[in-house]
Amino acid sequence: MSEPTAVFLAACRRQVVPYTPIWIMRQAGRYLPEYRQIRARVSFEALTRTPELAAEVTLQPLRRFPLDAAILFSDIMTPLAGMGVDLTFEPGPVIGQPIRTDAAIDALRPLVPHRDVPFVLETVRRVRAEAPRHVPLIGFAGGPFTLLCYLVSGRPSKEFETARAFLYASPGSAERLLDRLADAMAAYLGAQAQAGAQALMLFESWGGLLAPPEFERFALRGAMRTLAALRNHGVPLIYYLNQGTALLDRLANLPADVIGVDWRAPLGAVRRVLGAQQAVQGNLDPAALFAPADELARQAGRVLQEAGGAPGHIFNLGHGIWPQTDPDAVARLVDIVHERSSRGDNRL
Ligand code: 1CP
Repeated sequence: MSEPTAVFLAACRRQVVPYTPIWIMRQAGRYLPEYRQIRARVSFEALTRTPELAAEVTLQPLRRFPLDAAILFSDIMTPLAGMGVDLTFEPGPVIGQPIRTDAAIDALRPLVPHRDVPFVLETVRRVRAEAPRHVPLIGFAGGPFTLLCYLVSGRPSKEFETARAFLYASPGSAERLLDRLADAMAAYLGAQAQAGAQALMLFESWGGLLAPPEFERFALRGAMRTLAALRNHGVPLIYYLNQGTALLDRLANLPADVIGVDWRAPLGAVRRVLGAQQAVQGNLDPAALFAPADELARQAGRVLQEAGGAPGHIFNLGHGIWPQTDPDAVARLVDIVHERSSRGDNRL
């Protein structure tokens, strides 16, 4: 007999599920004392490059909470070191020599995953061997535009002025860099699927900084190129767009099964713009985890209600969980979502 499909994977495919699955962006990390304990003795880079530790940290939130998916512990910037980028984390990514010329772009090596990031693939294999069978593993990469933001600006930034100026000053160079990144991320995600990742997610965290025409040219085109190359792996593809409310109508032709969104637009409105062909993921404000228990329950209920009764909703935060969050609030949230959605409170 074949295994029943995990609830998370069924929801990605817009199948009817017994309850709404939930996982949390950045669910492994600094809000967990057991993560901080490991980080007290190893750097973030060492953690991501040591499969035994990266697998352990991936599994930590699953031991505390009945989450419906695991996400590989790594960073969107990690594979770029394998392409020759001088990368450190302080704690956000910092690029020693920002990439701003054609010479620097051409010096980037194409990514050969088994040669350049073997530790990521080994982490995937380890997590698959150790995670509960009903909890699928999500592999991930950064969207080409989000990666460009860090590569050109050189460090985290609110508005990524240097990167956005580069798009207008040197659009041809930007496209050249984006094409390379799109191909590298397709190879990277394909290798994660081959190693055992059961869903693949592209994080376009800074796509919402762009106006619609520039979003299409400098973010969507690259994401399309990456995702189109992954269709034949047979795993659900998730595209996360932060602050993209004004851009959602551009995503209709994106070959993604699931669109992840931030909290700024209610999911009902998001679903109306996207149509019935794509599942949605989100979208509680990470700040809501600081509300008293009854208010958190009300807020989570509102997200479920907005998502409605139609199949194809995966509960998540609208962006990564904050390091100051109380793990008990996460436990409460996971229970609320499972309990309310299994009672069908959100059904029409
Ligand atoms: O321990 C530490 O001090 C390092 C902090 C840290 C962690 C825990 C960084 C540096 N990255 C990570 C892990 C990480 N990054 C995961 C782990 C898996 C999980 O979710 O449990 C994931 C999925 C990411 C992805 C990531 N990194 C994104 C996309 C998602 C998002 O939040 O928008 C982005 C934009 C980054 C860049 C990055 N890396 C690290 C930091 C602190 C940042 C953000 C910098 C900024 O604000 O611009």
